[in-house]
Amino acid sequence: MLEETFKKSELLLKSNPVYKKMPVLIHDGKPICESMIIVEYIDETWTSDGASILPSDSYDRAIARFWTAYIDNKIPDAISKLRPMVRGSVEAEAEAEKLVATLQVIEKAFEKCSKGQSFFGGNNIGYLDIALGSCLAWIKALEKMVEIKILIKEKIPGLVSCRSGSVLMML
Ligand SMILES: N[C@@H](CCC(=O)N[C@@H](CS)C(=O)NCC(=O)O)C(=O)O
Repeated sequence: MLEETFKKSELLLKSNPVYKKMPVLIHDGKPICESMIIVEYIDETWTSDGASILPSDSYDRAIARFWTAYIDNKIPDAISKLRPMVRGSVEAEAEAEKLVATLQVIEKAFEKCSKGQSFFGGNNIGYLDIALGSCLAWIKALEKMVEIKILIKEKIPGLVSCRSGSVLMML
């Protein structure tokens, strides 16, 4: 069902009474909230061959969840802060710098987790690619809105060239 951000339906309020936010997946009449929890639920529920988008190793899985929580905590807030700022203003430039610094932290994690391959998940899109890729699409839009370049190849070469962003932006 299509929801309007600031005119929330009764169904949304009833389905996510805690945060009152989208998205909510309703499966068999039961609501599941929070994007990355929904992604994990889909991965666990509709598995045909037992393959998962999460790493098979429990340590790697914990690391993927750690970085996903980091992305979730940092990026949406940074985007919300920057979005209403005056295009190209000093304040916006300073906020954009902070976002680049956050992305540089993620860049280091990418270098480790991807083990030299195109995705965080190695050769295939994984859980972390979905978390990051969906944010990269928002950041691309943000760059246009505030007229400040954020995804700078010299500063975050791995993230700029990683395939999670480009693949997810095509979806
Ligand atoms: N951590 C949540 C964030 C959800 C979120 O911020 N949703 C936005 C739409 S993308 C929303 O519902 N905004 C309305 C509001 O903040 O009241 C998730 O990943 O699902």
